[in-house]
Amino acid sequence: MATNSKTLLVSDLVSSEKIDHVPSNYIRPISERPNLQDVYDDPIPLIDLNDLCGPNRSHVVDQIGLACRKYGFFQVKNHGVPESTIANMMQIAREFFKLPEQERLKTYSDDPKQTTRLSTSFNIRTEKVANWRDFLRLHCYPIQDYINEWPTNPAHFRAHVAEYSHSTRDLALRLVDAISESLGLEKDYINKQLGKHGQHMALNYYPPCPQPDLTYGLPGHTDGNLITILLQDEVPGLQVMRDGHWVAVRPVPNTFIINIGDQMQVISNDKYKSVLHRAVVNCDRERLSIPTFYCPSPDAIIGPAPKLVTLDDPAVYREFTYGEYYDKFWNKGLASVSCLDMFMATSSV
Ligand SMILES: O=C(O)CCC(=O)C(=O)O
Repeated sequence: MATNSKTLLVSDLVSSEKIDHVPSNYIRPISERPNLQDVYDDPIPLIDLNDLCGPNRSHVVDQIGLACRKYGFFQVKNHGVPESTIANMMQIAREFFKLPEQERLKTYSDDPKQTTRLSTSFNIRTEKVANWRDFLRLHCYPIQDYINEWPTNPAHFRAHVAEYSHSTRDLALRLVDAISESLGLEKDYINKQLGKHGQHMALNYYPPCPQPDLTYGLPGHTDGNLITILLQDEVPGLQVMRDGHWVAVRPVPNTFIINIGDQMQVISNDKYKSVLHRAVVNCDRERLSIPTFYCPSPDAIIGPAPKLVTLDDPAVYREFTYGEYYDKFWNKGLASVSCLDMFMATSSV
């Protein structure tokens, strides 16, 4: 990547210099800019998970199925993750990004294979234009394999993040069961396809940006995992593609945004869509978002569920291991073209 900054992280670029313009390595070509005036405001479905364990379960499962089919995105309330767990997670993330540069850089790496790393943009090894984002990426499951790599500063970082990842894993499992049922599969079908399971998390920090119309926090992309559980602070920035338009997703306190990832699109044989989304930045306020990426383990074999493959609906994708997919996902970069194109049943790639 062309870089002309003295700092590794965009947050340190912003805090070390009084910048009033975006450095050239962050500027998108005109045709790729966010066009912030042309964004719709249309809420995504909000689903109450309270009834998921009661007599109305099938109604909630239907709502989830409809949202996955139509939008690929929905919000959930009464999700079972305690408010205090969410507040502690947000607070510790905020504190982490306020640590002195030297302290934060202890975990810095531009190698996507590192399981704990602070980095910037998306993949600076492969991309030509940088994104206005720093992120701390953590692997979280099985937790005992990774927790000893996590930062110990701020104090309580490991305790708060561990509690949050336990709670979001529990939510992910309930959602995966419901999504499996909504496809007409056994409740535990998808769960069983994931091998030992995996869970990653990103703490995304987007500093204020002097020219938000020239760059992105993250450009349009789909998620390579199974489902994502996104926590965002009160600053808007997430936008989702719907019917060819970008739609802003306004933050709603104590809800999570759930989206279908590429692996779910494959297992559902294209019944459910992994939808393009992006993060835009603004001039005035920093923004934090914390996606939990629930995923198969690297050796899990992923392919369309046989029950969803018929003569009329042949398999859209070939079988592959999640590890193979994951490598391609990071190397390809965040282009609007999905990595799934490389895994089509009839692909010669
Ligand atoms: O910041 C957001 O709202 C979106 C984050 C995201 O899409 C990602 O980390 O992949």
